[in-house]
Amino acid sequence: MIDTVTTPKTKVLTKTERPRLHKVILVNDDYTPREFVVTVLKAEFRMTEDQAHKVMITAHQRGVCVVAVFTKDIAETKATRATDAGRAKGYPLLFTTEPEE
Ligand code: TYC
Repeated sequence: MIDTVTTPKTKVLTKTERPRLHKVILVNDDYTPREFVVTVLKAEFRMTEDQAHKVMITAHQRGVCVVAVFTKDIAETKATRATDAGRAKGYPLLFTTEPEE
């Protein structure tokens, strides 16, 4: 009897796309003390004093500064927590998020 080959010779290769990352953005204001902004950046984003100071100064001078990128959920949670830390002290400190290009 003649054997018939029935095994397919093609393989499907699935490409998984990475989830889009979201930026957390620090927004400048005229009231929040610089040192408090640095404290929040260190606590919520695990930055060193040096890193936090550079980000704070950039937002102070340019209006905004990208703090870090995360998946959507984590970016939103961190932005909310950091904004709430300011609100708890009566400061208008604001962190927002936006998707990366
Ligand atoms: N502009 C504030 C001040 O002069 C300091 C500050 C910096 C506030 C960055 C918010 O995102 C900010 N006291």
